[in-house]
Amino acid sequence: MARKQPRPEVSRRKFLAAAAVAGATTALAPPAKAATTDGSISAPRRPSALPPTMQVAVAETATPKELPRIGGVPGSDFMVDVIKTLDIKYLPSNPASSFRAIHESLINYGGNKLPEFLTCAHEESAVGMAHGYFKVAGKPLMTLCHGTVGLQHATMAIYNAWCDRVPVIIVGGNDLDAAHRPPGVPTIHSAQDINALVRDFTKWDDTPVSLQHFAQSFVRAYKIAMTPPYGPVAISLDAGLQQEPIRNNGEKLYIPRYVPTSPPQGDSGAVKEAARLLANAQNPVIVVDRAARSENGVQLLVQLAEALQAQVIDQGGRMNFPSTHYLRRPPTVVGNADVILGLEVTDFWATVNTYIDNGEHGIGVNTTKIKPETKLISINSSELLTKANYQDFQRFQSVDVSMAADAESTLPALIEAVKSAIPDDRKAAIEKRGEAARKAFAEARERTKQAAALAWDASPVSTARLVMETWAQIKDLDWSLVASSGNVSNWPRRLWPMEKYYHWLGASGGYGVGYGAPASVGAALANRDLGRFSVSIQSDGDLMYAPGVLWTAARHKIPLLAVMHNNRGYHQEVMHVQRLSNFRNRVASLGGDMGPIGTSIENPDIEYQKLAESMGWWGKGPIKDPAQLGPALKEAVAVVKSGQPALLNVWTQPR
Ligand SMILES: Cc1ncc(C[n+]2csc(CCOP(=O)(O)OP(=O)(O)O)c2C)c(N)n1
Ligand SMILES: [Mg+2]
Repeated sequence: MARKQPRPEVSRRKFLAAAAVAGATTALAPPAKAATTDGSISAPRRPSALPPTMQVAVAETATPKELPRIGGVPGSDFMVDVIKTLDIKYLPSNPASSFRAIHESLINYGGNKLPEFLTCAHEESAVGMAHGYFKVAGKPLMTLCHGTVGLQHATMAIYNAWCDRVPVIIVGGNDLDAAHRPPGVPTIHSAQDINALVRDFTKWDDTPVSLQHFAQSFVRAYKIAMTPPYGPVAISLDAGLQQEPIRNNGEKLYIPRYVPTSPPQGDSGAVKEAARLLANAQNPVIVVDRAARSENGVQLLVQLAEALQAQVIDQGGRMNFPSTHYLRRPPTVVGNADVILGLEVTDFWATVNTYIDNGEHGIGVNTTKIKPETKLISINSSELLTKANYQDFQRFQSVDVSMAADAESTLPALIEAVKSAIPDDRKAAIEKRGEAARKAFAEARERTKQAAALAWDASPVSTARLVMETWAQIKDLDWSLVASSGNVSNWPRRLWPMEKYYHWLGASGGYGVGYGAPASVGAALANRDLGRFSVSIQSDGDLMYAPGVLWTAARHKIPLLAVMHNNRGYHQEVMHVQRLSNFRNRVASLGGDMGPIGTSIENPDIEYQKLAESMGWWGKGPIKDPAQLGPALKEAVAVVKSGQPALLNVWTQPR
């Protein structure tokens, strides 16, 4: 085959070399006449506050006027072709020069569609949005960030995504070539290996050095991120590779086809053994954390629980099991279990043990919560994902049957195995278990309602009232609780009828505070496209980490109702310092605030409704009188239904 005529091309290395030399020279030269490296005199340099960009350098030093417009097709156009094959809908990002070439390709060549660029005010917000989005849409987003400083900002959100088993594709711009990259800030913003920063809490990372390498890496990154256990991945994107034209060197670039990997299923022998234990148990208990990855996962869990009439403890990493189902039970029921099945449980040790932090000598006390003969079974894909440094794998817990497998995709086989393992003479006893569970469920629900009624008329508003007044206004809509930051005593999961997968998305995973606001906006974006109504319970501390995401929501027309759980403090830390003060027989120093010094967010009180309004939201508050809450919520719901995000600043009780 005849080789194609090479395209007219400019070597970026030469191009940059010229610019860099010119830039360096102008920085040193006297203002009137600037000398170039060959000693000739060029035209006077105009003042510039910035280190010269390539174009500025050209203009200032009269290096050949002809310094070319790029010839041929930019490398980053090909990158956009690759990205487009993966159907990534949005790209929340804070702009930066290290990825300006692909940025330009995305909006001009790619038409700003698939992905659409969403402007973010902080890299942490961009990753947090992608995190929330995935949990609704089941599809990952990508973000671009400045590979050093931008990635530094993004890291906590990446850690949250890692701990929460959520895929996010992080692409960091970086200029690798020390001999040719622009001096000054772009060099300060370059590193040998930007991915090192996040390597301990990403599933995979790469630094492609050619366009073909990029195509492979990007498709591979997507595939790895989307294979359970899901997780974030990082790609370092060289500025030169983005900016240079395609040089095909006789080899045609191609885009590898993405074919999803099927999730890991439990070994058939282990599934059989688990089924045998469960089918013969007197009192089997199922504990679920991130067990359901989809609506199908919820249905499968219901099938398994009903087949066994087993009680289910939903630890809430996702909406795993309907809150209205009679088999749903509180964590305490592990005490009577003879077999416990844990499905994607983050912390099996703490599921079956108790830890109290203020033991006699200032050290923690461990006690078991289960009977010594209780058999433990675990299906957990996280066993395939451990790394050494960060400790999200929790304490070591011995279990009797341990499967390094994805729970949702192992459930069909387990359900079948359980059904065939139940001996005929156990069927009546299993039915009876169901009757007892119905009774216990009804009684527990009554107790919960009574507890919610306590301090119903208190001002500031009780957390139960906050949550139930919100419920009253959204219950007839196709609603989704996208986040609940801070802690409102778990009232939504205790009292709202949560039956669909999207009714509850779980928490941050890594408990890095500052997740709630951006994840809500990202999840609301996914819900917007599906025609659903998004509501978040938004705490004050969480919002103040990076409130700029409010602007992103308004700018990109993402409707969201944020009901504030504004307890004017970092209440979790109020309790910690108070507890330690008590433990040491000291009175906590308040310094004129409500909580121990360093834990209050008051004096001055933040006017969150004004903060939101200033960024294009509808805002109201602060509401302190519970009687005003219902009408205000009604107004806010109408605003959100019209397409605008709305924030209600409600002063609440701490918990
Ligand atoms: C990034 C980060 N910084 C600090 C903490 C420690 N921390 C845990 S809970 C909490 C309080 C958060 O305040 P808020 O969101 O208002 O919730 P509240 O406890 O008041 O309900 C803090 C600071 C953390 N988990 N993550
Ligand atoms: Mg708070």
